[in-house]
Amino acid sequence: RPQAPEKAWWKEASVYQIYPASFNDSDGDGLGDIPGIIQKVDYLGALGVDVVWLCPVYESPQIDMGYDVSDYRSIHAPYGTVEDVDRLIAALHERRMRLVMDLVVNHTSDQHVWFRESRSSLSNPKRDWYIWKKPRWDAAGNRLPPNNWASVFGGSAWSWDETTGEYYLHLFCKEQPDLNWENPDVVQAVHDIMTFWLDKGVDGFRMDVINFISKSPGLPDAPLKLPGQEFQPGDLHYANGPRLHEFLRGLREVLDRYDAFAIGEMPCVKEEQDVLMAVAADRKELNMIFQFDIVSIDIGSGGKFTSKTWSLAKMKAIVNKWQTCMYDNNGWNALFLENHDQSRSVSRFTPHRPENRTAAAKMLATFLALQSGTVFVYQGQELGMANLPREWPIDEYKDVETLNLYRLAMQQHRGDSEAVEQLMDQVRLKARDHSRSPMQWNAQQHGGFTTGTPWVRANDADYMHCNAEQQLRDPTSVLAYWRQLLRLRKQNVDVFVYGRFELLAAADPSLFCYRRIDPSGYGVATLVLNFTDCEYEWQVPPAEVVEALTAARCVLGNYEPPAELNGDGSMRLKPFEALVILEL
Ligand code: TEU
Repeated sequence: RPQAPEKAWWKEASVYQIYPASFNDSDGDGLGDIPGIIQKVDYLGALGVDVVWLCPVYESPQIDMGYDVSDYRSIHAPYGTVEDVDRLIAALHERRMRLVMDLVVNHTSDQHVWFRESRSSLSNPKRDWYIWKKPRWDAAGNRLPPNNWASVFGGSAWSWDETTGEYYLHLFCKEQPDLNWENPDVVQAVHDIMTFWLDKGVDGFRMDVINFISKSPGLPDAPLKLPGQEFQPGDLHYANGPRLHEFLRGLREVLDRYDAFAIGEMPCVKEEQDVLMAVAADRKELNMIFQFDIVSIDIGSGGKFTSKTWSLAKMKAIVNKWQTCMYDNNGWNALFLENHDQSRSVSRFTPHRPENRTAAAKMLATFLALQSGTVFVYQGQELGMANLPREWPIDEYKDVETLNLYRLAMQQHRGDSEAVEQLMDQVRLKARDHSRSPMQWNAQQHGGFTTGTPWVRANDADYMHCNAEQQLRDPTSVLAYWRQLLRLRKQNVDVFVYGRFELLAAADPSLFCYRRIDPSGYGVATLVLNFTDCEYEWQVPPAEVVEALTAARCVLGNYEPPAELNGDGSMRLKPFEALVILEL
């Protein structure tokens, strides 16, 4: 039997993710800003989170909303100044909260002075800071990119540069050239950026696509995965490449000088062993990573806007796999259902009738926050914010990923109106825009996010009914529930943070049921979650549930009164009913 996990503050923490553009606008220019965040730190404190993860606020041309950094040491002017970050750090630290910044160092903006120098001539000292290659030529004499890799955002991952007659690599937009980590000066430059912010008192980093920094030598062609497509997913050659762990240990050495924390974003990694290599305690690399199995569950093989039907059985298998594997091997999970790249969980994972939205949001919150791992809450998730209205046309979508993939798919489906409608359905379900819509603070214009014209349209069909001001007053709101949930977790860390995970009723197609058992075996929490929009007659609940309900009462649930055992031992659960039974 594995040893109990070592205790650590970051295991007990819950993290609130802020997307600065859409959080709170203090000066009426229509874009959120750092002073606007400072105005809301008490709101965050009251929610009960311990850490704020701030998406990129650095100087940037904003082709990819700040994930294209043109200067790592200054702040995008509409967001504020470096001094504003200092003030934010102070405001959080005063309230015993920490700040984690986004570190985007797989690539920079093409406007970064490093890249401008790099592209200026073959002999420029910065030439080798990026990944440049000569073209290939086909039999007819046409110029081709150096390999067949597709950009994550569509098209080739290579762009031709006239000035020096070579291609440069960009796994994302053409305005996001990949840095060449094979060059030790690049590695040193990254360490220096980290040191700059750590010296200011930043408590750690969320590291953007950090498992893409080491590419296979020679950058070979990717195997054919998508027949008929010109460019192929190249992750075999750029995800978890040969020198990744060496580079991660280098980053850890910098972090350790400050006792700082790091969470890595790692798309395209499915094997337990590959994740453990980055997060197992003895490896001295990252504290935890974002793994993508759950948020890929409904994505078809043709890419983000192709569909795949998923079942609760599949979801259970994924959760069980990572819960067990991390616990048994001294790793640690990052628990998330939403972020700025995902749509709203209540719309995506719990299709529901309008009257059941609140119950569904609370059920998903319970599901997520009481698993083993560090909890990540994305802004608005604590209110149960939903996807944009179905009727909104594509013109309301602003994200570069959405628009690129939409344009490519439209070319492909030309004239096929059914295929176009299917595509739009996927956009309505999964586009990143859904989470980037302004935070809904109150029922005033633009949801109280700005007094000006917001950079993206606020969900004006929704903020009248779903907003923070109204939920702060309502003890039965999703927000009030999240507060209770985070408090419950914090008050019972032995069970909810350090406890073992055990899946119950594995074969049940409608219910997600699990137990958390504290390492001494003394405290046990039993969770029953109805993942459906219907009432559910549970004829024979597992013995563990019956025992729990006989020995103890429900400590948290989303219905009053909560479901109970009937005289005949059965149970009747309401739509999306969630029960937490704690025996201590
Ligand atoms: O995202 C990494 C990533 O793999 C994305 O492709 C993401 O999975 C996709 O957008 C989901 O639809 C990170 C950032 O979180 C994202 O915002 C950036 O656009 C991207 O890196 C490039 O920096």
